[in-house]
Amino acid sequence: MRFMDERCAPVGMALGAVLSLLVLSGSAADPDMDRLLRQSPGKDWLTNGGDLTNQRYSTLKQINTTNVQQLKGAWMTRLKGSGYAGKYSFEATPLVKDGIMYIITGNDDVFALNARTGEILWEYWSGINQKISTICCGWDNRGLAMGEGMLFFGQLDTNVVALDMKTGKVVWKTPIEQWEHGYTITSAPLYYDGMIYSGISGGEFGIRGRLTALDAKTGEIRWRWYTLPGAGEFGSETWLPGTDHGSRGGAAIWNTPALDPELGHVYFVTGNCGPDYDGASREGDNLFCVSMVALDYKTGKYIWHFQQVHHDIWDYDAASPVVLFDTVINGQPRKGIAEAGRTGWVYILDRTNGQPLIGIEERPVPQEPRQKTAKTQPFPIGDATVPQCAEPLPGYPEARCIFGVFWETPVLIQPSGGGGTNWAPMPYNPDTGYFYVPGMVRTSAFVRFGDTFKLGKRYVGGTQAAPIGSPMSGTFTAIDSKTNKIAWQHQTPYRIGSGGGSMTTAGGLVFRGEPDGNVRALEARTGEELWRFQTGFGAEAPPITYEIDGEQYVAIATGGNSLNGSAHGDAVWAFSLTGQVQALWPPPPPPTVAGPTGPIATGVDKVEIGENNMEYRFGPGRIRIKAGTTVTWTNVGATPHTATAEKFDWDTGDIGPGESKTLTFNEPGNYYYICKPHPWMYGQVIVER
Ligand SMILES: [Cu+2]
Repeated sequence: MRFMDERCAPVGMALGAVLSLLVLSGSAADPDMDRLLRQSPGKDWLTNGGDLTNQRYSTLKQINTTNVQQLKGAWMTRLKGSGYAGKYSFEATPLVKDGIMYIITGNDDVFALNARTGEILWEYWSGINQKISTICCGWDNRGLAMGEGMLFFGQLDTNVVALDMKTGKVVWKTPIEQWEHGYTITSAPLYYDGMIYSGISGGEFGIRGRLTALDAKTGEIRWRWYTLPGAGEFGSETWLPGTDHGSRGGAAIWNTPALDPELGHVYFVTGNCGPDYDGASREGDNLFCVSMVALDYKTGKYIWHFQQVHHDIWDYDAASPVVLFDTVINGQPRKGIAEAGRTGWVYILDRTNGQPLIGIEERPVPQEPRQKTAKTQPFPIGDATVPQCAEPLPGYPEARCIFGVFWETPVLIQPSGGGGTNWAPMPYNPDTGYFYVPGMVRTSAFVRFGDTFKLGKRYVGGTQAAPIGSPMSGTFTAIDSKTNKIAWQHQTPYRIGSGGGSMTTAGGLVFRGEPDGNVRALEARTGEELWRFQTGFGAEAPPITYEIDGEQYVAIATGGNSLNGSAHGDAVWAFSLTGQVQALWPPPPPPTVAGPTGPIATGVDKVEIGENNMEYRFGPGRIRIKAGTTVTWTNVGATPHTATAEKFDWDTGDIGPGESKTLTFNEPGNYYYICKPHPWMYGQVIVER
């Protein structure tokens, strides 16, 4: 009998080899990676959203509700100053495979680290043009994708790049657009089944949004799906005929798609219409702005869409990544998809067909005929995570609620363009059934003005700024996926939901980075805080978790956020139960009130923009001068800025890098100003007799 066994064995092996060859030929390029991406992450964290669902839910539970209090720093690594300066945000999700961590900074530089020690193994310095002038909201890269032994990412200069994972050497580089024409890439791509899916940003520069699918092996573009339909195509009837808005109406893709291999769909959401605040010339619903979209993941063929905001004039991007989840509703198993909007609602749909899963009602909304406002807007059944009405403020005649209208006089509206939920992801925990939704509480004064399209220039048709002295804060909310109602909610002193993030685990925990430098662990079911650790830099990125040799780690990029004003840095932290690294001193906290900060410089008539490597800052922010003084603003930064009165009654106009503009102040008074393209920048001129 033994003889028979020995004879049979080689035959069986040969048959097995033939079978696996049959499976491989004409099939997946990296079947192991595809298989891992189809399940919740455990030992490794292989794609931006954890897996193809973007749930950011890890099955690891060594660190859990009973021991998380013992979590300490395992290591902290500084990334050699990459992405440290004031123009950068550090929002990337690290990836980990086989004990090596890969991280990308706001300068598109990539580092490979020993995930156990933090030691740098190799570096890729992007060398991107430091004069890119079409970056709307800070220099940023939200992360990498991985497959076939390569790392993939999009750069601000619109190159999609593949690096060899072992060496960090470039394998291929494909420009999918030109930054000079208003395009940039900030989102992490998705890898699956031999393809790379990349979004593109530029909704403030009159672009034509699209999802681009590239061949992972060669970088060749396989297909594009435009978020703005061409003349005669489905959806083109939602734009005014005979205009070219369909080719420059925005609808950027800010986020990493999700993918359902069984249904064969790739899913993503789109950003605001352009020009952002001027709806006058683009009558209609304006598809596919601010929409959730499903495409055939192989061919890019349209499957379904759901528009969250019709004829957007509020900069209400859908910017947070979509999340896929399976649920049971009324006893029926359902395939869900959800996304946290800038409106403050979570939109929950059936991902097979794009129909609301819990209910979304079209309701009449206020009208402004000059803005060609939509007659109705979708109102999800359930709770919003942030207030949806602005509080009155002195100096502003009108304070309105969501979908409130405005024209050429500033009107206060909440939520404003920052959200609700902006770019930050929304994790989903299948054990609790909760979505964890970061939110921003911030009111803007909206105003419309006319704008002319010029290739590669800002094209927004108005502006919005948080009024000087107005409060800014945040919320962090567990939303029950079965009801879209609040299970628990934290009020946070600082804005979150812009670029920060969170992650959830089978250990019953939610980990959340904070702009004040803390990383916190919360009880996933109750929200109770169980642990916190001060990293020393703004912790405004999504944490991840991974395991090496049986030990679980939690890691997060800490480098601050240029929009939130949190402390800049270039660090990656990892934590474990056996860690020995102590916390750092708290950095300066981010502002909680809108307006210029810092001491008043008396007798100073020169203001530098982008001074001291702080791109989005006037320096000094506050000056005191005598009536009749001429003030000079000089742009020493990297992008065009302005000094524009808060109420828009004076304006320097564009000040390019290296340029200066002057204004003379004859009348005594208190003059607050902002930067028109970056209305989160504030300055003050006090004029005395
Ligand atoms: Cu500016």
